Amino acid sequence: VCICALLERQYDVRLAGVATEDRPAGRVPLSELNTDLETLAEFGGGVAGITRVAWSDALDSANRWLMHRGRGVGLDVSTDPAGNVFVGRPGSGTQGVLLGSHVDTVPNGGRYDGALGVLGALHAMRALGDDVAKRAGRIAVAAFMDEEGTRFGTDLFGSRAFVGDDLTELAGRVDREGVTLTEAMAERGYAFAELGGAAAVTEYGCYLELHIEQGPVLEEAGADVGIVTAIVGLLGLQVEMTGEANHAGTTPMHLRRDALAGGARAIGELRDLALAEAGITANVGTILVEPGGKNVVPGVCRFTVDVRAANPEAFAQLDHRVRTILLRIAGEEGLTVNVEELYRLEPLTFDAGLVDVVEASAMDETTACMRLPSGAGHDAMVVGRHIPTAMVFVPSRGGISHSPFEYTEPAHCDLGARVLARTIGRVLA
Ligand code: HGY
Ligand code: MN
Ligand code: MN
Repeated sequence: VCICALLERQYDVRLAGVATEDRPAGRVPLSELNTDLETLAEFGGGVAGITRVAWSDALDSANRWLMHRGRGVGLDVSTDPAGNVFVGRPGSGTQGVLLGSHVDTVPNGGRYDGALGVLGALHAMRALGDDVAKRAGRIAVAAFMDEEGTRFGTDLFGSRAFVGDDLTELAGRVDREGVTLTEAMAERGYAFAELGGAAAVTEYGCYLELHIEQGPVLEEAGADVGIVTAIVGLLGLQVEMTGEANHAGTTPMHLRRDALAGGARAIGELRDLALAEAGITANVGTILVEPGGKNVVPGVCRFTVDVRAANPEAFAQLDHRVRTILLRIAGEEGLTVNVEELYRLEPLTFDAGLVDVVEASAMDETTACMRLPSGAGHDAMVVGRHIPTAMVFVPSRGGISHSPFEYTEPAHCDLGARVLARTIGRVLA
């Protein structure tokens, strides 16, 4: 039984229905997109959602299926030393068109985040007329490795390797089981030392990414398509607070050095910081306590902090502001604190000319479109520092994402892919 059927039964929701009669007739034949989204969702699918983290069996199987699918529609497929998958038409020169997104997911994620961008681009490519396709020279859709960074805190890993960033310092990152990134890559036949060979952004003249909005703005505005203008900056930190494990009953309250009490205060204060200022978000999404006994005062508390801001000045101050809070709380609780940066991606404003082209292409399909910034990180924010880049958003029901309840109407998935196809056509005109 497929995951969607199970979830539908369990939660009484419609996660994947494709009402064929809703499909616009006589348009470019994109309806296979929704069938493909359902198929991809089966890799790593379980009752609680879809889990395809970096370098896992589930992601590997999904990538293999994607390559099989690409070959099946007559496209070339390849991988690079970072585990990125490319499906497209080879060509020479430096002005190729790159489309893409990712097929890795967060733990218990949904079926559209990343997947729509990859499969939508695949079908948009197929929908291009032969004359347009020929003009493209090189054209490819990239499924970038480890966009989510779930396992090693290595967010946007594949796209960073693709643009030639030096990732050397990530080699020794460990997952929860103590496996290093280098080991995890080796298990899949990849050598960390060869990552430099993935740098290939100079072969392309522009990058376009289709994605679900992952927020409520389009739905609330009644818009069918979003034209993305900018992406927030993201800062990820790994924090370790250390106190002293001791007996929960015999240690007087005022003598405890409770690491989790420090962590709990930090969670609250970071939340208050973000609540007090529009344009800032703060999230503590993972937490581990040692030694982890109900009658033991926590000696160590490890947690991640993800803070974001769209405004470059606000973003520049975030690191200092977060560390100040952590240090003060640690001092007050008698703890030591160690902070390690996991990722830092500056806010990015997209290429104005390409954003105009996306808007004109969207307007060809619907007047119900609007410009908006993205609060989520995307591979586009990495690639967009090197070549003109823009993004197309389609609505997320209820603004839900990073959840098995993520849902985007089949008609909206198709619409997004059509806007992508039209944009490619205009870029190449
Ligand atoms: O975290 C993000 O914004 C993205 O979904 N990886
Ligand atoms: Mn995501
Ligand atoms: Mn995504």
